[in-house]
Amino acid sequence: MALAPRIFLTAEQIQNRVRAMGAQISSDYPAGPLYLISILKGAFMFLADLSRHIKTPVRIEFMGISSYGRGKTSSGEVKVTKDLDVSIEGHHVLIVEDIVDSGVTLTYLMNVLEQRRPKSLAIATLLDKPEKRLRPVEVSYVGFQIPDEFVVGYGLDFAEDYRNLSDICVLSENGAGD
Ligand code: PRP
Ligand code: 7HP
Repeated sequence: MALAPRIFLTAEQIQNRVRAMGAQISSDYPAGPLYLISILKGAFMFLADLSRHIKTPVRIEFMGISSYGRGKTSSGEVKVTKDLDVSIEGHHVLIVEDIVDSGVTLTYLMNVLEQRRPKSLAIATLLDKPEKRLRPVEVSYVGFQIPDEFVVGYGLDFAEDYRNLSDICVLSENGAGD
């Protein structure tokens, strides 16, 4: 059966929330540089919008970490596909993620980055699916808590599709009652 995206959060709802998150982060980190470490690929759109609402001077860095492959569930096997190009020692670091689901990815990443001795290390995520948590993760900034539904759009994919949608949608089967 064909998969159909159904709007769950509109572009406007997302933009309003991201603006508020940017304001909160600016006030919590009055002095820069604040290192925004974004996880490829899903967080690219959130990072682009969030960073424009942060008034504190930032540095933008990317890491690649993958655990989902082409399916809807985590393989549980976390892989670093791209490491940082710079040292974060002595700097304030904010990890920018699109979604926290099982918590496996962020638990792993926090361990890796803590060993590099940043001045502070915190997490901002656009979406949080607390029902799916397998590992406890302390998240400082959450855009939206969402139920256990597979979502796509605004950077999030299903098998690499749908990342370019401006809205966040639930992926459901056509004719399954929506
Ligand atoms: C997604 C998402 C998070 C991770 C969260 O990445 O971007 O990094 O899963 O899941 P978890 O809390 O269960 O670990 P994915 O591996 O799908 O790669 P992508 O960002 O390239 O889509
Ligand atoms: C990863 C992921 N990617 C896309 N949509 C979701 O709902 C997801 N949860 N974890």
